[in-house]
Amino acid sequence: MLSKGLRFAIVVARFNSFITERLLAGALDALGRTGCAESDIEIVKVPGSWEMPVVARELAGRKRHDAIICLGAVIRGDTPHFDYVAGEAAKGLAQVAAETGVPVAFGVLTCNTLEQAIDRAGAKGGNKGFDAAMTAVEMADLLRRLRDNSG
Ligand code: INI
Repeated sequence: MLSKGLRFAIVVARFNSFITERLLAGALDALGRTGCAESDIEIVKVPGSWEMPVVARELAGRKRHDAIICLGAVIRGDTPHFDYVAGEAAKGLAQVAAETGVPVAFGVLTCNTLEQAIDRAGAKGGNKGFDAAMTAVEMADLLRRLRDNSG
C-alpha cells in the first residue's frame, strides 16, 4: 500500500507522553515506509485524549488531509475518570469521521495498566501507532479511489 501523494494529520495527546511519543514514532515509521513525504504530514499536539475530537473536527473541516491519525493513551486509575475520557474520545472521533467523510484512525490506547500500554507502544504487542497509520493509509487510498470512480 502506497501513501505517496496522500496527506495526513496526526493528532497526538501530550498526556502520558512517554507512551504517545512512541506511538507517534510508530506512525511516522509506517507513513515513511509507505512513501509519504514529510511535507505531507502535519503533527498537532493536544493536552489529552479528551481534547482530540474538537481538533480532529477542525482539521477534517479544512479538507486538507486525506486521513487523520489520532494517538493517545488512556490508562485506568482509581476513579471512573478513565471511562469518561476514553469513552468520549472514542465516540467523538467516530462522529468526526462519520460527519465529515474524512477517515479518522483510532490510535488511542485504552489500558488497565501502564505495562499494557508499554506493550502496545513498541514492545510485545507491536506498535498501535504504526497500525493506526497503516489503517489511515488504507482508508485514504480506498476513499480516494471510490470518489474518483463515482463520477
Ligand atoms: N488524558 C489522556 O489522554 N489519558 C489519560 O489517561 C488521562 N487521565 O487518566 O486522566 C487523560 N486525562 C486528561 C484529559 O484528556 C483532558 O486533557 C483533561 O481532562 C482536561 O480537559
